[in-house]
Amino acid sequence: MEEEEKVTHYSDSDIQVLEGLEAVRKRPGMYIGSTGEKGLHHLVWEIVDNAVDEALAGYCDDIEVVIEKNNVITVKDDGRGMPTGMNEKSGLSTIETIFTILHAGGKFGGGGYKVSGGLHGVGASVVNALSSWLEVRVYRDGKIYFQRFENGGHSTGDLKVIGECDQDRTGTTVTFKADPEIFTETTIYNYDTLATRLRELAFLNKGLRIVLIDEREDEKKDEFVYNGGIIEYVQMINKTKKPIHEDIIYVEGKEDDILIEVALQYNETYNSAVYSFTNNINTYEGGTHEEGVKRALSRIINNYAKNAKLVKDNDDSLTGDDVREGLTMIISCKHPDPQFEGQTKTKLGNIEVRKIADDVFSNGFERYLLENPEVAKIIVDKAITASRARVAAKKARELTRRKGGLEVTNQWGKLADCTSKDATISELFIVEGDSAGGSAKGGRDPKTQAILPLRGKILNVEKARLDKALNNEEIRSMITALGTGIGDEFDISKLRYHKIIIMTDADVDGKHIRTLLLTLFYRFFRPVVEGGYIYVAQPPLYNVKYGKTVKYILDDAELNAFLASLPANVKPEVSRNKGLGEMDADELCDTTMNIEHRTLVQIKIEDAMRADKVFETLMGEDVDPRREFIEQNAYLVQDLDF
Ligand code: 1YM
Repeated sequence: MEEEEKVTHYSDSDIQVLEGLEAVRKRPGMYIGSTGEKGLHHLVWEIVDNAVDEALAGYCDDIEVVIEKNNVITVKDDGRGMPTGMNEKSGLSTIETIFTILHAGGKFGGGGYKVSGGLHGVGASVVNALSSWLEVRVYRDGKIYFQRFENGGHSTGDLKVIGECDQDRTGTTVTFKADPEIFTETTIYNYDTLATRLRELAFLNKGLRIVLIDEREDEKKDEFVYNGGIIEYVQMINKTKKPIHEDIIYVEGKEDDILIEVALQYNETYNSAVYSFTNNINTYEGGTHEEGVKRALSRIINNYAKNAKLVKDNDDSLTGDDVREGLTMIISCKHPDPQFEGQTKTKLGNIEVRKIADDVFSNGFERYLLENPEVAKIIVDKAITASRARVAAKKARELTRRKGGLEVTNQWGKLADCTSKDATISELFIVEGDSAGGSAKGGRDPKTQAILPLRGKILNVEKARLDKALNNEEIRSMITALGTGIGDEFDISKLRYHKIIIMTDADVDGKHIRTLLLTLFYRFFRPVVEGGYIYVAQPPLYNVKYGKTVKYILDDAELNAFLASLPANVKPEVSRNKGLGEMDADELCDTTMNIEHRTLVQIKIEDAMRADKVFETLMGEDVDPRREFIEQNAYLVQDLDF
């Protein structure tokens, strides 16, 4: 009876509002991906995206993001200000509609480029639903409008005018506090996470000024504004590399309202770093804009090389990989109606874009090559060298294969294979040193666990091409074991183990070997890394003996907790494990290999751009940044498993 009475106080629109926002609070993951740290930051992106949309529409050139004390976020822009009128359909003000009705944003402002891919664009109402409180201020027509919401989106009153401002001051300010009942893991924002993405947004929208201010304990401030846009982005990426020509080549063009921008520069490395975006969203999985530009790059370089007689008429064409060796390239597409596909909705699907991207880029790039023959020659020469190395690698591979080096055979003494042929349950332990290899062979489950002991130092592939890598015995035995092949022949479906577990000591040497292995996987077997098949074993750092019991302990934190938990009269003997080689087969099996007891860390590469930088820092020419980095985080780790 009471309930019924309560309901009658709400109007139809109120009920619709509360049901909508309640759905968001019930299943926040569906709207922002997770309620962990990533989801928390997602709230900021939702509001920032609205401000960036206003910038894309051409009305805003200043955005400010403030992390206030208590982790309250304020996002401010100098755009037109959200519309302050009424919305007929909802019966509410437009502002209240935007903040309380799910997916309202998209129904309004038509045209223009919207930041809307994957989870983005679900809007201000989701942020409101997941906030303890939220306030919006709009500066428009000489007035300051205000509305406040509490407890997950309940307005505390209608939109009202709370003051006056200069007639020419316009803009929108949104302030909110993430609800700790929803974000139970953390409500603390990470400055670097915010800075990295805001910097990226500034690169992708030339001239847009974005300021980030941290008002918590250590006050910080950054201002991102790049009048050169993605040209400056390429410049930043290549800062730690050695470019082989001075200009950053830039091409832009628009067809059918689809804007394509490309900036590129070649450097001395053998890797390619091609990053593409659509409406400011990183299209990790590529798509039609990337395909169009890559296709054009190959065609134009091949045509130019032939016409300029830099290659002979009957020479083989330079392949896509050849022309992308040492290439740093940013592709940015702005599309009024982007279709995102792929596993993570980060692949651009619009088919018309392939030709437009190709047309725009090939026209501009071809003209550049014709006008700058010295640069053109440098680029063509680089591709020719890459193509020779590719042919050499192929020969090396064939030679090794003829000797039986790339086939899995029993003669290949080092690999102790497992008997199972089912990759999904098979594990390959890559173990440092023969003695640890021996223990591992003794302690494994031979059905599902294969052991590959490594003897020598692994070649640093950051500084070597594939042909050289193939001369390295350790690398050859790895290729053999994985079964995927390498280079043009690589085929992930042939991977023989779905867990590849790097098992090295916890000392500096062990970390170094692990990093060399990760670099190798990242450069030559990237899909194996991206597929989440690589793990790092965590051998225990301590043994604690008390009475007849031995307890293996992973790290200092666990040790302290464990010692504190022991009763006062127990005298524990703590010893530090020196290396894997010192454990016998049973110990190694028990602590590090046995599925029941072990701890594995899965290596995930979420952000190729960051990974690239990490490996380059670790493995490139410069020594100083490397030393520092290894101590801090020798690998990119995301979550613990088992
Ligand atoms: C700090 C967050 O949301 N700015 C913002 C939002 C809008 C506008 C301007 C805007 C858009 C349009 C017309 C239009 C939004 N308006 C709407 C809606 N900053 C922030 N700045 N006038 C103003 O798109 O036509 C949704 S967002 F729906 F009302 F148009």
